[in-house]
Amino acid sequence: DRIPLKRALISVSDKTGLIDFARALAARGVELLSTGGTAKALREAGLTVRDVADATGFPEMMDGRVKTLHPAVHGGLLALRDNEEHMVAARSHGIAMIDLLVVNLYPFEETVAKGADYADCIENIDIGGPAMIRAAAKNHAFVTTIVDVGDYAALLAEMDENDDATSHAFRQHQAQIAYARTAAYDAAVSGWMAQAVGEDTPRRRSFAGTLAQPLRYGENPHQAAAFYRDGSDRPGVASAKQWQGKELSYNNINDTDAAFELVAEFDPAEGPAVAIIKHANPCGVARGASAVEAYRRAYDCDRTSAFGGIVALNTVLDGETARAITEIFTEVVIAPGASDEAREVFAAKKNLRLLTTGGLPDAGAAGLAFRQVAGGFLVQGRDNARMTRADLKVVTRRQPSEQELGDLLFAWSVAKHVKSNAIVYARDMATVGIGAGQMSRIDSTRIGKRKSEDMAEALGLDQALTIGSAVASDAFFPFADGIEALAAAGARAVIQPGGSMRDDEVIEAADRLGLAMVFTGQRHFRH
Ligand code: 93A
Repeated sequence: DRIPLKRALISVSDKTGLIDFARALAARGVELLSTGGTAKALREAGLTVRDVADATGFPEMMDGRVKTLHPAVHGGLLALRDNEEHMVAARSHGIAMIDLLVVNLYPFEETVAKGADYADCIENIDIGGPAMIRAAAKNHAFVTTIVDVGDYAALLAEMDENDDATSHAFRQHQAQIAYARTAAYDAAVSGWMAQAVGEDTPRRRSFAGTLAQPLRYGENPHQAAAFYRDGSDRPGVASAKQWQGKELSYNNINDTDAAFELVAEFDPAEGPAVAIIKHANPCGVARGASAVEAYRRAYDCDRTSAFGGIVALNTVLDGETARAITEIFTEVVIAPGASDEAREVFAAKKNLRLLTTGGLPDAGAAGLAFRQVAGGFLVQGRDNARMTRADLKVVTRRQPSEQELGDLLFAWSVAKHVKSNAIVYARDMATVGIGAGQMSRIDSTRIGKRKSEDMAEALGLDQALTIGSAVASDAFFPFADGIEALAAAGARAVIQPGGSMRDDEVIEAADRLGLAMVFTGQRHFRH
């Protein structure tokens, strides 16, 4: 099953490592055939190379749209060497066999990522390259396909081990990689077009990503993992610049994303906001007159859980905030930017990762969210709903005060990012108690209250922080007991979707206990 490599077709857009690699092939007696730009680069380096145009008898034409789409190329890639008829056909048409195909495609993904216009993106859809890759990979019984610059060394090592031939196992392995590449490439084209035609909906898209980074392990050390980019230009952990610290882990990436998506709910024009995340749930979120104040207030919601957490800011990280963050162990900090002073402060903390994104994602933007199930995966639009004062319906006798309204909307925005059942107590634009991920809503109300009491005790306060708070519930209260628990915690105002069969009882309880309550008519499950 060893096939010696006598002739190679090389057609690459990314010419990294090309010359050394081609020289190594030539030294092993491989004849080189190339398309225009690749052939030019090889010749300039003093290598002998034959033009594809010479083999096809056709010049490259139509701005290069047609250069390798010819039977002289595809016959040479697809012919079965052990099939007499195939060999007779090849001989009678003067088609020479191609044993090695080396292609990397027009940089479509990079062209989209840099914000090129429609025509430019279209021109960067490679047609001839994928056609050759798919042909060569199909014929891996005889042909070796290389689509990744990173595999040049592996091919040379394989040839050295096999007297300038390749084994079937190697060719099959590379063929699989080749199809993964063309599948991801077409998915990138389809995803880009879906956005261009306004059809980026769960029901009409193909899904694939480009491998961004293999990860050391997954959620646990015994799970293999990798990070894929989907080609969208949403500012966030996938596109962020990492200034320092070791490589992000699977859990870091997941938590950093949760942190940054949450803080993006808060318009920087209305002042700084900070979120601290643990295990994808916030353990403190606050606004403040300054970033450092917002950080300290977020930290004071749950200092115990904040240890080893992920911090996200909606504004540029300044030196003072950076110093405050370094007072405890923090895994990752993500922000739209960081001042020179902040970077200097962090430089002394080698393990702290600092990521900057250049901007904030749009919390109201459309997009897709995925969830795997056995045998398939679920796709839905991302939860991009936003609530304004005008959307709220007051259902109690007491109207919420201005201050309470502000806190209610703040708590509601946080609750959207807390695992259900979510209960968020907030006061003066800071969370003071968060109950997350419980199977019963009443448990979340109790946990939020208890955490707040623990914090008040740690801070040496004589009063629970939930006294006078505004509370958000991500879904409706099925019974009046939830409202009674909130009132017992000292809460004064409640925001919730409404819509329970027992809304009357729930509203009656709020009235009886002197609470102000508003309905949003919209829920924020997050499971
Ligand atoms: O425009 S194409 O789709 N038409 C073709 O026939 C064709 N053949 C190879 N693009 C084509 N290619 C691509 O050209 C290769 O995939 C590679 O990315 C690029 C190399 O061109 P050059 O050698 O001129 O730099």
